[in-house]
Amino acid sequence: MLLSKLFIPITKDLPSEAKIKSHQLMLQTGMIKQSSAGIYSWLPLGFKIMKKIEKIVREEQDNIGAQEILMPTIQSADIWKESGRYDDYGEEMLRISDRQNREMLYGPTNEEQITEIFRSSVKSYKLLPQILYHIQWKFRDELRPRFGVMRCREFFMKDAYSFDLNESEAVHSYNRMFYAYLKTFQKLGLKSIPMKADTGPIGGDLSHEFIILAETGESKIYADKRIFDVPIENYKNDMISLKKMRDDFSKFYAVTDDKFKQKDFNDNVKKSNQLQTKGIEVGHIFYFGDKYSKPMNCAVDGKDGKKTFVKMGSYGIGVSRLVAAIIEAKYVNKKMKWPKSVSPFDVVIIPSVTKDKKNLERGMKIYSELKKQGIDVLLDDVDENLANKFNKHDLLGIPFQIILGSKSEGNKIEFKEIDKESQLIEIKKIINTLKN
Ligand code: 5CA
Repeated sequence: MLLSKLFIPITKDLPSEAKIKSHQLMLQTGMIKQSSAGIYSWLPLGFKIMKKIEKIVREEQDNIGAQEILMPTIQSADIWKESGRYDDYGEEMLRISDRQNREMLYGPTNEEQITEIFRSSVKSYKLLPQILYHIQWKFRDELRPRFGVMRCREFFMKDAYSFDLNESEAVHSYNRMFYAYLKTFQKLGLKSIPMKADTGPIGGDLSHEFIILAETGESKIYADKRIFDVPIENYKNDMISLKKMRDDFSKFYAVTDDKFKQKDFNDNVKKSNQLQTKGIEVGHIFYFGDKYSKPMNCAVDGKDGKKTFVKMGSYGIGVSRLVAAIIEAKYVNKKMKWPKSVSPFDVVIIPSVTKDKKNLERGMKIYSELKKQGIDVLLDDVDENLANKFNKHDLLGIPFQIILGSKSEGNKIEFKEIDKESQLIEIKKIINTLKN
C-alpha cells in the first residue's frame, strides 16, 4: 500500500476529548471516527488491526473445538422475559420496537438467544458437550461511555457458550476456555492474568476476568507476582492437564477491586511478592449452571432417560477493546509498537524525499520485491521531510522500517526494528527476517 493512497486521516493536533493514550492515538492516526457518544466507525487502519485480532481469537476458539455461528444483533424481548433478565438488565439495554409494536432489543449479550437455539435443537445428552461462539456487535447503553473504544456503547465481542450434562464436565469446558484465553492473549503479545471475579448481571458463582497490566486500566488489581510465572506452555488440552493448570493459577492470590480484602492479601502474599496496580479487563468467563437453562426449559434426556437441565457457561472477549488495550500496554516513550501478529503492516519503507526522486524510486523497487514475497508492506511516498516521517511512524507503530536515506548505499540497506538500533543489511536478509 502507498501511504499517499491510504485512507488514513492523520491529525497533528491532540484530540482534546481523549483522556488516555490509546484514545488519542486511535483518533490521531485515523483508526476510528466517533459517530455519536460511545459509537465509532472503524477506518482502514483500525479495522485492519481489529480483523487481525479477531482472526487470532477465532483460531484459539477453533483450537479447543468451539464452533462458530452468527447470531443477530437484534433480539426479541420474549426470550429475555423468559429468563427473567428483561427487567433486571435495566437501562443499559437498548430497547426498541418494530412496526408491529413488538418489543425488541439490541443484544448486550446472547445467553438467552443461544439457550433458545439449543433447547429447540438438542434433545439428547449424546450431542454434549458443545461450545458455540460468535463474534458480533453488542450494544450497552453505558451511562458514561469513555476512553474511546475501551468503554463504548457499541462494541465487537467474541462470546462463547458451553453446554454440558453435569457440573464436572461443565467445569472442564470452563477450563478449556480458560486455556484458550491464555493462548489467545499470548499470541496477541500480551501477558494476561486470570483473576477471580464477581459475576454481575451474567450470574453464577465461578468467574474469572482476564486482565492485562496498564497504568490507565479501570480495574484495580491485587496479585501475587508469581502468577506471571505459571508456565502456560506446559499444559495440554486434556482434562487432567487443564485441571492442573487451573489449580496452579489458583495457588496465587489475584483479585480485582470488588473481591479485595487487605487482610487476605497480607495473609496470603508476602510483602515482596505483592503487586498492586491497574489493568484492563480484556476477557471475562462465567460458569452459571442452570441459571438460564432452568427458567427457559433447556433440557436433554440424560443417560438414565431423565430430563436434565444443561449446565452452561459463557465466555467473552472484548475484540474491539483489545485494539485500545494493546496500545495502552505497548506504548512507551512516545512510541507505539504493534505486536507482529496484529500490526497493520509487516514493514514500512521510508525514503527521504530528494529532488531526483532517487530514494523514492529505489523504495518502489523494494516495495514490489517485498510484495512479490507476500510481505504486507507500506511505502511512505508522501512528500515530507524525514523528521516528520519518523514522528509519524513512531505513532503508527509498524514494527519494522526500511529507511532509504544517506546511510543506505549500494547493497546495504538501513533496516530497523522499532525499538532497536538500525543495521545495514542486504535486501535478501531483510526479506528473510520479515518472513520469519
Ligand atoms: N456474556 C458474558 C460473556 S460472553 C459477557 O457479556 N461478559 S462481559 O460483560 O464481561 O463482557 C465481555 C467482554 O466484553 C469484557 O471482558 C470486555 O472486554 C468487553 N466489554 C464489555 N463491555 C464493554 C464496553 N462497554 N466497551 C468495550 N468493551 C466492552
